[in-house]
Amino acid sequence: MLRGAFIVIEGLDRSGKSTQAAMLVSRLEGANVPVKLQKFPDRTTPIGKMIDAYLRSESDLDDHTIHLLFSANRWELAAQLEETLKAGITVLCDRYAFSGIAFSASKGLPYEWCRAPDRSLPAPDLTIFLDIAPEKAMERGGYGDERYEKEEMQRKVRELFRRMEEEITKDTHGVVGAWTTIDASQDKEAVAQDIWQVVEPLTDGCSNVIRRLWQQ
Ligand code: NYM
Ligand code: MG
Repeated sequence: MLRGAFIVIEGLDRSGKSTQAAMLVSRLEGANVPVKLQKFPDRTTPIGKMIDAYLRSESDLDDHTIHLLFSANRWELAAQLEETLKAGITVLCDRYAFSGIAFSASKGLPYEWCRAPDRSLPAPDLTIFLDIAPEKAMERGGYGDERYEKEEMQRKVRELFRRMEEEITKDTHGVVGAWTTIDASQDKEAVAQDIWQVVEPLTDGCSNVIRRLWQQ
């Protein structure tokens, strides 16, 4: 039996990820493709609750510590994610390790240090980067009150996503699947259409083994 496809949606805050993830889930379900939506951070686990408190500024944590918690939150769900894929179900993640690196490195932590804890997590077959300028994203009702939701930081985060795109496209760091950048400043139907174009070829399932992030 073919396994499900592993698809990740990434982007800045207010880039429309959650809206597009919900639209894609409906579209896949409409096409009779079984799909599970997984959001990172998953704020429901004990680790996720620590992350949630940090993001809402109810707790303070050292930058390294919160980085490792975000990664641990992916690791605690990794086995379940793989099982879901093997059961033939497509997994759609709203954020993944790329957010982990981009947001922490934008605070000044070394890029390579940020990448290390996520090494050998299941690698997505496709990462969709919803690209939008921070000032455009801000026009969408403005950023919220959570940590990181500031224009200056989002600008740095965007640069880091672009660096990852380049490395992944050039395959500098081992097999991590395909990366596609979509113009997220378009209206949401147009964005959804662009997403569907890259997702539809994966809806027949995947035959390849599940690869690992940043590992040959
Ligand atoms: N974020 C998310 C990180 O800093 N590291 C991570 O590993 C992940 C998955 O959390 N501003 C940041 C990005 C967001 C914030 O995510 C909360 P969301 O999707 O806005 O709930
Ligand atoms: Mg957010």
